Amino acid sequence: KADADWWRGAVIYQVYPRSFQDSNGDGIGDLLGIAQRMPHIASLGVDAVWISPFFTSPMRDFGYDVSDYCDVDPMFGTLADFDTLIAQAHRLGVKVLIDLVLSHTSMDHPWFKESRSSKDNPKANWYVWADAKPDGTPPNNWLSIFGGSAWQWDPTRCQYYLHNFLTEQPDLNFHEPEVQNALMDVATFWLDRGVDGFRLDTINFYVHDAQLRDNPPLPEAERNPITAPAVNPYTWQNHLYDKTQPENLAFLRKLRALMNKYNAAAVGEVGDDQRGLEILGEYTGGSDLIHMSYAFELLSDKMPTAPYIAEVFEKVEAVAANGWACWAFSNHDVPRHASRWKLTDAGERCFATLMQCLRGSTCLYQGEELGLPEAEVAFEDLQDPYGKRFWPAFKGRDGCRTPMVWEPSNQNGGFSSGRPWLPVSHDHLNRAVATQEQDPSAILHHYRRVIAFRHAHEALRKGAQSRVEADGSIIRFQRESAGETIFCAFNLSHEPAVTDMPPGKWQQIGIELGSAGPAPDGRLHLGPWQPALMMRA
Ligand code: TEU
Ligand code: CA
Repeated sequence: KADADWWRGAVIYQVYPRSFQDSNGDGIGDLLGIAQRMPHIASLGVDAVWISPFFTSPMRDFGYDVSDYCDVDPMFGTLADFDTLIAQAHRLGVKVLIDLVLSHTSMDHPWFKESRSSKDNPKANWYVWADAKPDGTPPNNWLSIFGGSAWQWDPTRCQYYLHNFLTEQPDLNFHEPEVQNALMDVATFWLDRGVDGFRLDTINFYVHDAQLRDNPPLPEAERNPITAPAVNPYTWQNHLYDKTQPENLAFLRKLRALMNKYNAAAVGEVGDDQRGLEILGEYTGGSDLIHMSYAFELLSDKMPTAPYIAEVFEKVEAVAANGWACWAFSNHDVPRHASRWKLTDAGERCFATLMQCLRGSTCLYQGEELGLPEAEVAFEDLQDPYGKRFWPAFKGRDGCRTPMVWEPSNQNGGFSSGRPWLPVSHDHLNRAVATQEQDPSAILHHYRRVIAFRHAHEALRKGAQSRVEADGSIIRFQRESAGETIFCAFNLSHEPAVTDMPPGKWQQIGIELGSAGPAPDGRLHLGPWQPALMMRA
């Protein structure tokens, strides 16, 4: 019998298709390449793979700008290749989540072409159109995440259209029932094709404020110095009206009801500077809503310290106790965490173990299991439009999107026989999969052990979590299921630290992960970046 709850506590591996494996030598990763490398993914012991967009697209945002939701871009292969990929994944016990970008389409999508052609065509209301103010300026002060006004003038309709990201990514109008129906058809198409669920891009942007009210200005101190030119008092506004509208929930409920028929699950990306965890609670709190919310709290620029993590979970308890988070340290949008947090090898291992002990599901980004640092990408090689726009203050997202390294010696790390779309990082070659496979002390094996550890303990996967406490540099908590109670402590520091054992009788576990045991004084003396893992006896 299929397990409808498989997503709870699952470990998800994110693949960025352009950069995983090229199977035909054009320098761009593709679906057959992913199918070919599926044994590596399965060998990690993960439950599912999330594949970033591979749909038909002009690739202005590398696939997050879709021009046909129900086909594969020729660059990535064909629908038949996708069937091969799914069959291979399922044969190896890996579920497949695809990345649906429903909030916006590409401006090349036939829906948008029709919508912009006149004010009275059948799809006239499928996007968010609004007249200019009397002085010709945009309808309100909303800003695009990728810089500038969120409104673009269209000379054909003589109106502005809304775009929360690039101007080439017009925002769909979720107040139009036909739009919602069309998107439900897209979800059904892929569920019928055998996918196990979705990563839903920017779900808190689906429904906009129908009255198009101005966002309130932010105090200077809270403005983003990169995307916010100092002259504009509304920059990096607190997004009161351009996203997270209550009508979102009705759509998410429809999507959930559909997914239930297939035992499918979804992780929704909620990017919100102010209300991320509240939204996590709102969107994932009920059995009729979305399953998991992709949390940004551990994707922070600064390394999460013990007090910070305690604070995050205190907030989860307060606003999202019934919600279900999906935690990630790295993805295709942020610098790899090994570099972002300046971690040593021991630090990386410690965070990897910590992540798999936390309540929630977890996401690993391709190459994370190799301990890859952020790649340096020269300006001449830059591909990300977001990076090109803000260089050098913000260098864009290419440094985490360079190709996977499979072989140390092969051309381009075994990624491609052609010229890769982004250069393979030389610093990555000595961390190639094949090299680490040969070395029992390599971090790749640590990731496998950590994931196996999570899977061996129901309490870690699905159990309740006690208060998360910081004791100096040590973060500590307990996980509990019907059958077992596990105590976890992690020293997030280069210095040794000491903490007390919790009351009761405990047995040391996780020795293979470097877990410490109690010292003769009955306390836990943790080395730098050392965990202590105990099972209640
Ligand atoms: O990202 C949404 C999101 O929150 C981003 O704005 C993120 O903060 C940004 O990339 C800065 O790091 C999703 C996708 O993950 C991203 O790749 C797309 O570009 C974006 O949506 C638009 O579809
Ligand atoms: Ca290719």
